[in-house]
Amino acid sequence: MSKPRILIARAVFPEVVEHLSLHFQVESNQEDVLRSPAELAARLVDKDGALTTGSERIDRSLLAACPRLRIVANMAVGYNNFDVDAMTAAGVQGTNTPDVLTETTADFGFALLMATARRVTESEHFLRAGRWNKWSYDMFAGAEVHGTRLGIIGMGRIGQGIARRGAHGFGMDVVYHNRTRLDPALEAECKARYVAKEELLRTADHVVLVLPYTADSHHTIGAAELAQMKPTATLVNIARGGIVDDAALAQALRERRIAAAGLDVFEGEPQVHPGLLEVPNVVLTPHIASATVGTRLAMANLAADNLIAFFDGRGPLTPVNTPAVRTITPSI
Ligand code: 8YV
Repeated sequence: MSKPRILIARAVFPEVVEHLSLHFQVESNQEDVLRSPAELAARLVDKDGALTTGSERIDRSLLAACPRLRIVANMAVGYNNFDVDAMTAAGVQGTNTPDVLTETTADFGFALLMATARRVTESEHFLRAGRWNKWSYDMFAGAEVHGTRLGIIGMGRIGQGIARRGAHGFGMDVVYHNRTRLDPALEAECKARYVAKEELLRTADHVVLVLPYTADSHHTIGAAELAQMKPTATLVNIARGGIVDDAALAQALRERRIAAAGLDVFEGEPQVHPGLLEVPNVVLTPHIASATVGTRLAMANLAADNLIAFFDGRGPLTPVNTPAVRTITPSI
């Protein structure tokens, strides 16, 4: 029997391509060419499976154009690039990469919080521009981190990791808001207290967003929520673009209605709202929260293992849906 055909949609570690080639007929994209939805569909038309990143949209029209496709393994924990209902209806399995990136991403959330509160990049730009000619008592005086109140919106695995770092490492008073409350044992371990979103926004010194992007979480933070925050507060988004209204945030930062923001994700990325590029009180990074070599390799390997397990008949390791079996259209 011939090996199933898969597409690796974007460049990945060469060893992952080699490993997958033992199991599949692989079309890779090591040149990392960005493809339009129509070009992606054209590549997937004769494929049984795909390894994607958050940049490839798997929706109804792509699924209709690719009748052989049975599984899409996302190299990301978030999967808002999947139309899960459409995939389930079409009988296409989706998988993601939870757990392997939790601690690394929580580390980065904390790094961004620290850089934002303590004005790390702003002061570095000042120094590199040759503007440091004397020390002064209030130069780049930022916000305290230790002992302050940390508010986390979205208390999944990564949110819990950030809570632990804040509570145990920095003596912070951690409050959180989530669709569902954690069980008391987990709350105690994270030293985190559940509060309403409004109380969190009104009282936290630092607000970190770690919730998944869905229609319900679109613009969780907009002008009204920014107005509820303390003028001294910082806001960190390591979740997804679209959770924050970037235009409203740029305006709030410009008018100093909050002190500063740290953003790893953006509406319409890799485009960044021009208003955010103009203000000094924001730390901007290009969606790198999970970017350590070890973690990205673990994510790629988990995505690959999902494909292998699925076609071996063992079932996917980390499924995001439970579709009925897709009837494969005969070879084209
Ligand atoms: C990915 C992420 O690197 O896992 C996620 O959800 O946001 C990042 O870790 C990115 O989405 C590329 O797939």
